[in-house]
Amino acid sequence: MEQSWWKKAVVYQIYPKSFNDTTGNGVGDLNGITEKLDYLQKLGVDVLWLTPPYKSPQNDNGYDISDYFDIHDEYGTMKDFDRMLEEAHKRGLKIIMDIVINHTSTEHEWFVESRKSKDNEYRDFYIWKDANADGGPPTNWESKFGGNAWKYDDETEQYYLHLFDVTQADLNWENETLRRKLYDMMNFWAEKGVDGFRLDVINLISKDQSFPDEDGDGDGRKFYTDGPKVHEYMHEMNKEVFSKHDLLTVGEMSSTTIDHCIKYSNPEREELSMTFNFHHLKVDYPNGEKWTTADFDFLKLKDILSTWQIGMHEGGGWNALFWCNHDQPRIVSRYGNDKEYRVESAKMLATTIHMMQGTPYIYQGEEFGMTNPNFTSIKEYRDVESLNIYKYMMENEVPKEEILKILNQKSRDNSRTPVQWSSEENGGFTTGVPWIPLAHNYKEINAEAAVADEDSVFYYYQKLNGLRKEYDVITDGNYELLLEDDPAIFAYTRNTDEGSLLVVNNFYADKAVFKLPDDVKERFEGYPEKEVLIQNYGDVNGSVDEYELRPYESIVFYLK
Ligand code: TEU
Repeated sequence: MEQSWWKKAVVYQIYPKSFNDTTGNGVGDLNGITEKLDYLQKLGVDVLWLTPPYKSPQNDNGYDISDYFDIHDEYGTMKDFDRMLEEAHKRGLKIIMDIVINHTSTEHEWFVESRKSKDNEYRDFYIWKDANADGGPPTNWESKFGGNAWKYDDETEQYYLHLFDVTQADLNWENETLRRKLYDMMNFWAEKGVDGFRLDVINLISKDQSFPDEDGDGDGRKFYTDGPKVHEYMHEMNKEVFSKHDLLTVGEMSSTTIDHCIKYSNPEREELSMTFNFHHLKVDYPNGEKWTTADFDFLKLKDILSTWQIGMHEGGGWNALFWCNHDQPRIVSRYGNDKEYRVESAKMLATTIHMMQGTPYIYQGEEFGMTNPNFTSIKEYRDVESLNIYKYMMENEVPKEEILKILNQKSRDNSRTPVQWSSEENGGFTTGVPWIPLAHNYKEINAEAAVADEDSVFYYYQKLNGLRKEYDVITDGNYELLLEDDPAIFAYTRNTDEGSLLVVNNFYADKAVFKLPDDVKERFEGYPEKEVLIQNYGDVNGSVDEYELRPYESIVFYLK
């Protein structure tokens, strides 16, 4: 069977609001993306993922959609979208759209109608329930943005469910008429020529219809995560939309499992192409608690990434590989060293996931090592999640300095500062006042400087993007973790009958000596040729059998 095109593709995620502003209103726009297509083509990516550009009140920066068929005013017009799509396709760049269909904005016409009366024709598009026996919310489920997940509506004296912000009302996927309207909307975008979809929290759409209370200390997620009909809905969506076009479809799977992700992404099941999971980005959440300052657990990180590599390979699933996105802090500040080893550690982190099995995703600015902004005041923060947690912690008398330290490490704003294009004012992002402040290091860390420096992180990503197309072992090989208990080295092999990769990464600033385990050494002796595929230092400091790793050193050997 011919291999799907997206198995050798690399995806670049664009958060339009912070990408490039061409009007001077301080907000990025679609024409700003069109202006940077040559840069993205030079980087060697294949697909651009746009986070929601649709009409939205922007309470959650576009993940609260009020009209799926039109473009948010600040981002431009549908004409601008069509031109961007055409110019991208001219350069061989595909576009995938972020589709948010677990919920809509409460300003969406469906919700405006739904809340008017209990017998309105749109009432059942959302999840409305009476108060519980005590007159309170129907269940004790918690919103992921803090507080209870139900909002009382005086108009019809019922509560509606919102797993996220109170202005993001959950859709009732049990309603077939609603599902068909959503498929029609997706076919509208597919028929426009987009090349796929990223499906926002798509594994939350099927709720346990008995709506039970959480009886433990959980937040209710077990009653709607990978829910009872979720695979039925995915298969139906595949039949009604995906099967009619050659699309890349990737599901964002919150708190999911390998077994479900095999089901979502094994092609025999005709659901999705691939899945995002987040377990590797919670190893700095002690006891699962995000809102703390904590070092990451390196051994747990190796274990989780390896378990998913092996499990999905064996199950015929396909991973979306990533460190960064618009919800996560910048990885070079989180698991790397954004001070004296920013370049080395950014390259090492990139190698770690780009040599794995799956489709890699690069988040805007990651390609030249952008860092967290280290804001010093709550006034610089914009994200509803950050502002809610700040308010909650202040109400619980957590010292302001402590809250700011936590936000510095964990907030989603970390990845939402404007792309630093040059050392000009506002990093060349806007001639106006940016909607959110830039990181202060934009004069030194910017795309222009990176493109002018042949040893920059930019050209390292460019090389990684090319290797995937050249070496089948990267897409097809099995995965084997080496030295699993080593406290600093993340080493693994990828293997096919034709050849093997040996990937060796030092995750820390101390030197570390890598020694190839005897059983692997024996196997590798059968390969006469050994070449260095990519490395982040200028010279080779050892051999396949034994290698002295310098701070954050990464090296990949190809053996055949
Ligand atoms: O994210 C869902 C999600 O799981 C994260 O938002 C996470 O719950 C949050 O960061 C708390 O740690 C998707 C989008 O990527 C996100 O930007 C939206 O805010 C969210 O869904 C609601 O649409």
